[in-house]
Amino acid sequence: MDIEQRRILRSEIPGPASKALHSRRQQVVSNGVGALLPVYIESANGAIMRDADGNQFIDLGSGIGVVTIGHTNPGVVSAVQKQADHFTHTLFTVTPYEPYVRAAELLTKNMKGDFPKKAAFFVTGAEALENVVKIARLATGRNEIAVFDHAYHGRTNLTMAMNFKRHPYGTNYGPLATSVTHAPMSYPLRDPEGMTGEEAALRAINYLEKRVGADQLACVIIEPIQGEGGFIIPAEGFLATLGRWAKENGILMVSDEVQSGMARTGKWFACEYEEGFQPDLVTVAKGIAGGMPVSAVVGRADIMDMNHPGGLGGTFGGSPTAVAAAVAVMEQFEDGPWLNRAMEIGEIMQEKLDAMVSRYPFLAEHRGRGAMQALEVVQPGTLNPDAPLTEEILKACYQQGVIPLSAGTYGNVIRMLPPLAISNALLLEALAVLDSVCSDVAASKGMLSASSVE
Ligand code: PLZ
Repeated sequence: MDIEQRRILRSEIPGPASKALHSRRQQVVSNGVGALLPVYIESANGAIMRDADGNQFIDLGSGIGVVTIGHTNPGVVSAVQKQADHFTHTLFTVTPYEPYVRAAELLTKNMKGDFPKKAAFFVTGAEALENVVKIARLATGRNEIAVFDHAYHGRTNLTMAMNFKRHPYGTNYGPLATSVTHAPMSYPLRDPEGMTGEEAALRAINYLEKRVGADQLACVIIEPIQGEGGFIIPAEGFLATLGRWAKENGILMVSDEVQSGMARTGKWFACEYEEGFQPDLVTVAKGIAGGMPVSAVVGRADIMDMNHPGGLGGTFGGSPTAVAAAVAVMEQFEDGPWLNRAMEIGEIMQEKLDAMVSRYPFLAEHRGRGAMQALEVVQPGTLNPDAPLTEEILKACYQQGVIPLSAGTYGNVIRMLPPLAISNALLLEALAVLDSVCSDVAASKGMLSASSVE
């Protein structure tokens, strides 16, 4: 589907057609399913989504990092169409098919690490996390797992317990799974000034050794850049120090790359940024298949093969159309410009966000890698999170046809994960809208200093 790569505002947001659809939805869809921006999308291409009223939005979220190479990428669309034409389901564990194998070849080949690797496919990110815990427990014969403050890992029973935010994910949905411990994360903006990555890692290690015991832990699971937590990047040395300690203690190191992986940061996996860090196992989902639902665990073959036949599976795990899409995406990562493009997008964004941080006193910092960038919103002169202001900024952007997302434990992070198919012109336009919204907000609250008005 070709859509002119242009922002168009034809109605109020949401417009009458979206409002009518939303009232139908409210009759039949559970209130538990959120609705951040109830504009109903009819078609999408590249970095543009068109709604039922003909409005065209610049997408700075990619459906939370899913359509990384753009909406309706032609290679993905045709791979899915071709596969659907051949067959849509057999069940890989009954009568297998080639695209599953090809997807595993591409994934294992592109995970860093000087050892043989194997993969297994599932459907959702949470399911990949569930399975990586099964695998780690079986491989080590231990029960306990460590995760981090501000982490997010999913909405199943086990992953609800792995999320840092009990609310809203786990509220009244208990009893939640046990044997899950949150360790202090390295959060450079909020850690004591000057704290190094090694020091932050020792803080986490000390905590885990006292609270759980290293010999009890099956695995340590960490997002190398925390997604829902607000794109928190641990200080350099944090991951490597943790990884060394895990290795010395027979604990498996898992990098949850569901949000940060698959070219989003300019590398296949964000953990590659940390020198000397080598996860044993990696979880991926979201961006691996351009919007088709598939996830995976990939990692050390010796560990993956400890599982008994029949121990891993699921009806729709590595479904034919989904793995066909994953192959189309990963072949484009290998042959196409996407990893470089993520870096270029990162450079453009960082320059603009840098200027905004110096201009608006409520922006504490911008952070991110490649096409995964965020701003943290605070009360000026403090580190107190300002969630209402964050929401105000996001809502104003939506009214102007630009869709960044919120994030952060305190709801005070503006996160951006644009499709890598976005043009420079559209990206700059979207950032200009965000800038002008911040400027309006600052002016209306009397927060612009004389120097920032110039
Ligand atoms: N691990 C690092 O970011 C999903 C959640 C959206 P699923 N994050 C988006 C929502 O509100 O439900 C995520 C993640 C990391 C695991 C997951 C879980 O992936 O595909 O949503 O199950």
